Amino acid sequence: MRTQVAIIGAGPAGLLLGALLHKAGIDNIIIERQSADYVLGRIRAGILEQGTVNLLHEVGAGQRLAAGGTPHHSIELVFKNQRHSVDVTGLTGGKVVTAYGQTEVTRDLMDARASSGLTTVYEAGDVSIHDFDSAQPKVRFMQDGQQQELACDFIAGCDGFHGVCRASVPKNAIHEFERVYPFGWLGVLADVPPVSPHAIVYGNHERGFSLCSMRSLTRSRYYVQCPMTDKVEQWSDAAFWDELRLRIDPELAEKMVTGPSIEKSIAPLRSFVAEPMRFGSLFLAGDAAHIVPPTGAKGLNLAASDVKYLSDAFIDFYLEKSMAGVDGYSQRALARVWKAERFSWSLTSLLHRFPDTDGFGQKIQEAELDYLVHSSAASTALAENYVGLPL
Ligand code: RFL
Ligand code: PHB
Repeated sequence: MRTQVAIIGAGPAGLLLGALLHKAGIDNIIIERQSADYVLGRIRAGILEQGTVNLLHEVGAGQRLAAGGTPHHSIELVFKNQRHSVDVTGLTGGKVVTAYGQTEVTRDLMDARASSGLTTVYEAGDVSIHDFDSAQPKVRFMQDGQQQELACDFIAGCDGFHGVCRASVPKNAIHEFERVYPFGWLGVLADVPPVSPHAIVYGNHERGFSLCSMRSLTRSRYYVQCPMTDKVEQWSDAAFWDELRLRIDPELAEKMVTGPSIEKSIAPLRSFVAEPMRFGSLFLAGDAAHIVPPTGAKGLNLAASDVKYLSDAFIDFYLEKSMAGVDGYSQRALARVWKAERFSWSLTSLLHRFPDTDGFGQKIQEAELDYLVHSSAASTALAENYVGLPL
């Protein structure tokens, strides 16, 4: 088997890269460890920046998003039991974010890929990458009990945080930066109308962080901060709703419609960056290279901006016969990554209760939040980062 770009991983990064390359006439094959249904079953992100929405339209995967995505013009911050609106659209000259589930993004990209007749190998076993310090890299994997080898010009490591690509780079060639937060997010998905259909609501409370988000006008996604030692089984639906109500303002709590959860899980929070993002013929993109805590809703959007830069680099190489894009990829991507890391870290620090957040710490957070919602300079900075820095 041979292709121009071998893509490892069929998450949003791999699928979008495949679509961008196909549009430019560049051959690619995706190798994915899991089944398509497994990939579609992972409930994750929900908020898309305009740049991500534009890329989905560019590759012809935007029809369902245009019909079913919900644009948000503001976010709301709850502290001291009061809700404050930040007019994101007004502060950014008209920009919006769009609520549309990662599962739907993945489904749309998978459907577009299938209708273009492009190859994705699902349930590939023992995936390994070879010779990426040369111009003839290879990917080996098991398919239906047979060993396969895929020869290519480049390997795109889009295989997430626990993937094989970053792990295959010699330790002395990579520098990792990491911060692990001492809490997680307990998330619930439920078929109830969102309590706030026009804005994402982020809450700072003495009992911990809370978040009210949505997937559609009939499906809500809610989160509360919890200790990482908690087990999902400990949290009944009733206990979750009671806790969430305590952490938001009374008017919202009163309005909240509750119902049985259709998914419930606990996610750890981490900041992580691996530098550089290129090793010879191997390029990392998305969660394979970096993780942000979900507080800023940046993970999926960073995966999208990485693969936009990476597709530009490969287009330069194949169509312009230039190495400039390939050589500049890591630096270009990392400049945007670190700004999103900073934003996600700062919002996480501002909104969560840490083990050492005492009365003083809580008061400082509340003072900063108060400043944020009453200073147009501060709320403009928040809004500009929330809608996504320019590509
Ligand atoms: P993914 O989605 O992890 O996909 C990687 C794919 O690679 C496959 N794979 C392998 N394939 C072959 N061989 C191997 N050895 C392999 N190892 C792994 C995996 O099976 C998988 O299919 O990474 P990608 O594409 O980089 O996408 C990143 C996003 O998924 C992630 O950043 C977001 O979900 C983060 N995130 C959010 N991002 C946003 O932009 N907005 C949000 O609102 C948002 N909310 C969230 C989030 C993440 C969360 N969790 C659970 C961590 C909310 C939560 C709770
Ligand atoms: C979500 O809808 O899952 C979501 C929204 C905003 C975030 C994180 C997750 O910051």
